[in-house]
Amino acid sequence: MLTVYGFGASGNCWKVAQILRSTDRPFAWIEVDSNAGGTRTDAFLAVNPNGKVPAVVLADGEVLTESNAILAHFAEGTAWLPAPGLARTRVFEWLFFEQYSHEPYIAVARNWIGYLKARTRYADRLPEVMERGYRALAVMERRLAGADWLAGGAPSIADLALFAYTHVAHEGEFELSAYPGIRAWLERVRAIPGIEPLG
Ligand SMILES: N[C@@H](CCC(=O)N[C@@H](CS)C(=O)NCC(=O)O)C(=O)O
Repeated sequence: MLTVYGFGASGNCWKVAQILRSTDRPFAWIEVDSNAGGTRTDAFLAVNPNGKVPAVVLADGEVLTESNAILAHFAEGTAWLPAPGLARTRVFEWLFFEQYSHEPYIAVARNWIGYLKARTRYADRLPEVMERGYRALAVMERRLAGADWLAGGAPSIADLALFAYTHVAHEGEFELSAYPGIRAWLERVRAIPGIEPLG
């Protein structure tokens, strides 16, 4: 049995639950509220010294961290991840894009505005976070205006990774009306059998 340490409201943790559901792996979930210090306890730091969820404990006790690495681990050998080569590299491009250019802005705005209701506390940082978030959405729109999926011609973990926070971007007050390619893609991902969106 796999054990997932995760926070139910988190898109990063959603990715892990979704790939486990999509590859028919049962798992136990231990809820850790990362907004309430749950990732900073000695007990949790013994699981992930980096103090972040998600973390997955395998049957042999090995611990996996970093949501997109976890996606790749469980997608290995399935249609969610192409074989090594250019097609796989295209998937990885989007995974790294998500972590460096998308999640730090879209997830953070959602957490500050939608979850913590702390708009005033972060008023000085929000404009830049929103601007960078829209920049990431524009990159996605360029691809999705002419393609059904982010990488290649079929759904992959690139789509799961980017769906995680894009489908709840409105909770961070991102307006998607000017991004028809993204909106159509969100519906395509929602329509994949077994997908259980966050919101
Ligand atoms: N790069 C990490 C980011 C994980 C992350 O930021 N997790 C947040 C919750 S979504 C967290 O645990 N934050 C607690 C903290 O930073 O103290 C991943 O993709 O797994």
